[in-house]
Amino acid sequence: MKIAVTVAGSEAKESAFVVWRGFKESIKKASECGYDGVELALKDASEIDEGRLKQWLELYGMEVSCISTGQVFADRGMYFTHQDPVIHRETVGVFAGLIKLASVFGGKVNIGRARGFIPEGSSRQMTEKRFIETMREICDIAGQYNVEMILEPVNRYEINFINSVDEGAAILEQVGRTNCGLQPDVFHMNIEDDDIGKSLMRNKKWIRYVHLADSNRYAPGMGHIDFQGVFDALRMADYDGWVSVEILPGEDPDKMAKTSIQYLKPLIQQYNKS
Ligand code: LER
Ligand code: MN
Repeated sequence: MKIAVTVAGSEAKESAFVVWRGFKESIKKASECGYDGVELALKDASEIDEGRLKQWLELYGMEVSCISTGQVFADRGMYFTHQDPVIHRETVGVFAGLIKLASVFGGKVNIGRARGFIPEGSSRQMTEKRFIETMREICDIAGQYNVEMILEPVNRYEINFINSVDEGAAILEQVGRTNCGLQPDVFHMNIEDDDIGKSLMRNKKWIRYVHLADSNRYAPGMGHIDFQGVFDALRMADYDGWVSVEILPGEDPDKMAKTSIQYLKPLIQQYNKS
């Protein structure tokens, strides 16, 4: 198991949910703290200069864990179930760009709120249909680049569609593609799932990546999520991928990032020995 921290470009809005902004500086700081990698929160592939990113990763001995896409939704208003055909096509294009980038960096692209939502007056069935069709198209593009699409269940206060890990698994069964999976976020699971550990174990075949934050969305250890229980469940689910710290930066992002890794490192070391 390896540990990453979420970072974005210097211009990213608050809705980006990252600890640090500015790629080079974030990679340097993450490396100094002891993280193995960075999760890049992007709104477009053009934010990244591939040559320079490679240089910075090499310089600081870091990897990219995945590319996340919350800003495609929050900043650009683009999502899979968009009813405007032009914006829908543009959304597929933005994801195709991020998929190409992920084929060089990380191999995984997240689908958070960019999955879309059930508009007022519309039916769940219609939204599901649009989502499944778009997901199939995007997974097929990702397949050409050997990239996996990872769907993140997000709590009901942020979106009204695909909230729990069970719901995520059920819809991926319908999508019927092999290069997709789930990205459980324990902050959302604490709100939506019956029991974080049991849900992770029950849905183990889908888990490809995990977001970590405590119940108040601050550093693990600052709230009431039982992280030992989370790691025990991941072990029982035979999970051996990335965990990524996606927390609110608070007043002092450096301190928040350090507090997170100081709390999680012993759990990860113990995990990697077991
Ligand atoms: C993103 O990873 C997330 O957890 C959401 O709350 C926002 O997109
Ligand atoms: Mn998340």
